[in-house]
Amino acid sequence: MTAMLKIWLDGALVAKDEAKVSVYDHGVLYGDGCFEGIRAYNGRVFKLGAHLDRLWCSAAKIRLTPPYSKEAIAKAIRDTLDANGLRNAYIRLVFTRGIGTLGLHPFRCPKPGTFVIADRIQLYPEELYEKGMKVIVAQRPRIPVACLDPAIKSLNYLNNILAKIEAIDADVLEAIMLNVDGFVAECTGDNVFAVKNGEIFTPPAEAGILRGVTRGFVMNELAPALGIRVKERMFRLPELLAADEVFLTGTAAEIIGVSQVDDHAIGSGSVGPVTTKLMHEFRKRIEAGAPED
Ligand code: PXG
Repeated sequence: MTAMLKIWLDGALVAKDEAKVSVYDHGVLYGDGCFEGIRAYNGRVFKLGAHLDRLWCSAAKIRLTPPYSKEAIAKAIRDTLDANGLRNAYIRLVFTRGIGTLGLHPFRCPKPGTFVIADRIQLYPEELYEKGMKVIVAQRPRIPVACLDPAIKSLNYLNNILAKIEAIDADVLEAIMLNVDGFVAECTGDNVFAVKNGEIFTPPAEAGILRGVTRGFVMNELAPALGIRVKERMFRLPELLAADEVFLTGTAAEIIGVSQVDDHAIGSGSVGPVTTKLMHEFRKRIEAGAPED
């Protein structure tokens, strides 16, 4: 028997069975809140600074004032890892709107709820990193920026979950989501990149995406180190299908090649050379000590 997991909840470490949120919390009643999915490698919290910045942006966009400083949250994350003896983990950091009345009014909730879970991570099967992954294109479009900006990593993930159900029904692990105008946006929990003639392109914020931390790492650090250009631009499905390579990025996935989209093989139908180089560069950086900035 392993010891019961400890959860950091509103300032204290409590046993998993005791870590509960009220049924009056607007996070539960309305999906009113925001979160981050973060990863620790060998005791280092990958891009912790970028994750905290994004969480603070999400909170500001829903007018939620974080109840702790970034420094206090960073300490809470390290304390949670230590308390559970975890050096490699998936970290879920959540702000809920907090306990309020049954009405929508967010400002009648006096104090946001905060919790940190550190647990083992659910990864894609190893063989998919070698062979590439099959994905589908979801029928359901990504929610438009004007309705609920996907740049807000909110507790309301039903748009993604409904597309994920399409993937599950098709017996694949991810779905590419288009925006309502038919441009490629992102996947349910990963960003999308395409490679054509040695150049990488990926949808910009205006397409309606979460600006992934892994996406930022690829664009700003890994690709430049390999001397590969990355361009943010709008593109439609035919251009994605005609790409030499397609790959996805995300905290859980890291970088994973796509071999097939619906019934179309991408490139040679295996993981291409640019994707492979980026995957190796990613590994190299993590093994040298995951960057925390
Ligand atoms: N788009 C969406 C909609 C996401 O939810 C990403 C892109 C990739 O962003 P990052 O910052 O991770 O590179 C995400 C992130 C899970 C899980 O448990 C999902 C995410 C991250 C970690 C775990 O399915 N989504």
